[in-house]
Amino acid sequence: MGYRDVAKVGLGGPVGSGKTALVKRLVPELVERDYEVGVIANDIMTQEDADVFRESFAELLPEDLVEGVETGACPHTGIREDPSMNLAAVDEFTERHPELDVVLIESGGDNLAATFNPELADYFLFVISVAEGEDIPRKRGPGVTQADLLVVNKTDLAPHVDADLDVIEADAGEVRGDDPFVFTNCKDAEGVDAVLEHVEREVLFA
Ligand SMILES: Nc1nc2c(ncn2[C@@H]2O[C@H](COP(=O)(O)OP(=O)(O)O)[C@@H](O)[C@H]2O)c(=O)[nH]1
Ligand SMILES: [Mg+2]
Repeated sequence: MGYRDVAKVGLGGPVGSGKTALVKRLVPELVERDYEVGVIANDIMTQEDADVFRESFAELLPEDLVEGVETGACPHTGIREDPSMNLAAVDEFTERHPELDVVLIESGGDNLAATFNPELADYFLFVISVAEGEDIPRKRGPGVTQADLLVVNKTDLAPHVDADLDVIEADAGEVRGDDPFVFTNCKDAEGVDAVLEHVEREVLFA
């Protein structure tokens, strides 16, 4: 029993990169594939993202499988140094729903250095946006280099911010080595299938 039986997938990345948007795309697809899903949103002082999820998933998930964790001033603390609040939320989920398959855990959003404690996340997606600049992969933040999957989101905005996707692709390939990365456009659900494929293969063993 307990949280060790359930797959825990962390989503980190800078504020505004599209973590919430990606979770909103992933949950319906996972539910469609018959997985039982829980969602945790880490927010600095509010329940803002958790409220977004409660509303978005009102028809999809039981109310008690959406939780907000208020992290205080240092959002990375709750996902890295002291993940106890998040782990307690996962434990409550599994006590109420023993058949739970996977919990998506969105970080409060920080900087390029925020990574997940391996105790909290079995699999860690790092979400960046092309709108933050085409040189982000080149900066080699720990999230970019250490994540199990790097997600480069907002490809639709590339032409508007003079970001060259070919440059980003080459840099990401170089920085990531053999580790995977995918391009997404969460606005139009592009690339979400590729993210799901990785998650299913690596942590749901489908
Ligand atoms: N154009 C575009 N906007 C996006 C995309 N993904 C997210 N957004 C928007 O970017 C803003 C921040 O996204 P959000 O998911 O809240 O970022 P978070 O802080 O990482 O959770 C929101 O207004 C989203 O609607 C995308 O792929 N393309
Ligand atoms: Mg968010």
